[in-house]
Amino acid sequence: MTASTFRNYIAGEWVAGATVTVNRNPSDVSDVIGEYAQADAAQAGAAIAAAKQAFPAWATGSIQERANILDRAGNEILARKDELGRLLSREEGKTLPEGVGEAMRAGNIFKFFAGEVLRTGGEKIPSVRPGVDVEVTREPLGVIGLITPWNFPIAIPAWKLAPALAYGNTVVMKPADLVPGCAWALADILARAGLPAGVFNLVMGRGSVVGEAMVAHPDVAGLSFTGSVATGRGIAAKAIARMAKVQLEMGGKNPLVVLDDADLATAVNCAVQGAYFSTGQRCTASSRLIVTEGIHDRFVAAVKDKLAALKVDDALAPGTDLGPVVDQSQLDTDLSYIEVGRGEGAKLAFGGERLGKAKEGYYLAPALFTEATNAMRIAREEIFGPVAAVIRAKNYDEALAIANDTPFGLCSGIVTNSLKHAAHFKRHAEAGMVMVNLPTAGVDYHVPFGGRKGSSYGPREQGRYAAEFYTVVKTAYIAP
Ligand code: UN1
Repeated sequence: MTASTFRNYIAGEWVAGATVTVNRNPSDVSDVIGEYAQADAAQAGAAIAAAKQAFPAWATGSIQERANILDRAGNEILARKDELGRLLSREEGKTLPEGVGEAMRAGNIFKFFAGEVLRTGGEKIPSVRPGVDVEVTREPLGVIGLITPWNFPIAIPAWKLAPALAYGNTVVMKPADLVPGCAWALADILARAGLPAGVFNLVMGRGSVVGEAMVAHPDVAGLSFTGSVATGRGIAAKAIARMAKVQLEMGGKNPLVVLDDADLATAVNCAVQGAYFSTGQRCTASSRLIVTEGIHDRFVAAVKDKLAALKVDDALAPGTDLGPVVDQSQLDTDLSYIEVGRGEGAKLAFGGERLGKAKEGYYLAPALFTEATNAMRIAREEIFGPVAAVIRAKNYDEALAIANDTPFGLCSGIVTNSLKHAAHFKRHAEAGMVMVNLPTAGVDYHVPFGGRKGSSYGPREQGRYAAEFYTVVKTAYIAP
């Protein structure tokens, strides 16, 4: 192991893992960001034990201290947004402005929950029995296991960690194997922000080893996971079997409905931003563009023009609009779905080919299918790449029906100037989030986030609603 190896953080100490993994830049595979520790199951167990030991004092300690620590962490993230954004873009491949924006989001999330620490009260309710008082309060759960994805390497760790700590839990966090750099930077910031030893533990390593150990361990009271549907289902089955609390954010196959009366520029902007930015690697990405007949051809032509003008290149290079796909395996998935779409009879109207650049990376031209149907696999399965399919609809009613005909339900968007259709869609879209004249991807950090059907399971994340998962309610009856 070399001196540049980034270690795990357990019980307030930086500790070497059982092995290491090499973190590479997807824009330039010869660029090594560093070697990062990989824990084994025993090390995951040590982190859980440390979190368990730290819990009682943290849960009942000074809320001023808790607020101060979260605020300090938020301030440092914001002060270092350019550097952290660069690290993020270098390890994940979203563009530098996107990386910096995400770092700011993470900093703001810590600042928001620093405030929430001081605002978490309860209710006092009169009892039906004279002379008795009832109090309803929230208490922390205990040790929380966080399993975070590669596509938001700093914002998603922040939006799980900040509420977990704010409400008095202790944490073991396992970041995605592909992006340990931002999680390590976050751990380093928290370690210096004054957290007592064991309150926060970073355990980098494989999902099948560290993740499994967290899911199975009886001392982990709650698990919050963002990632694939298959992994999420497996986690839920095991967590529920031992009656642990579980929160899952999984896939999307988000529709963007474009009606005849839409402003064309808004529609094109929503489609291109929602489907392709961050290389389409967002669970909120619009992958189904459901377009009514009267605007269909103009919309397709304008989207193609816009895609032709996008610069796909090194995520860190100035002027890049789309960075690379995150790794070879995701690139293979994207390319295989492009073949599937062709085989199913959709027309590849733009892009879809691997691009050669000065540096070796996983570059893919954004792909637009037209003449797709909602029954095709490219319209039903989450691809998680810069690939979208245009589906024709006769009218608003048919567009809504197609939008809702999906196993997922994260975010549904509509572009229209009709108040009537916008209001109807807002009410009848079967999704956790609805966007009117806005891209489906790109959400605020202080309001609830989550979906319905196959997209999510358990309470919402973010904002004050995060308390639903990270606390447990107690009802106390008091007689004098
Ligand atoms: C956003 O679109 O701003 O993994 C956030 C994801 C989501 C976050 C999307 N949990 O893509």
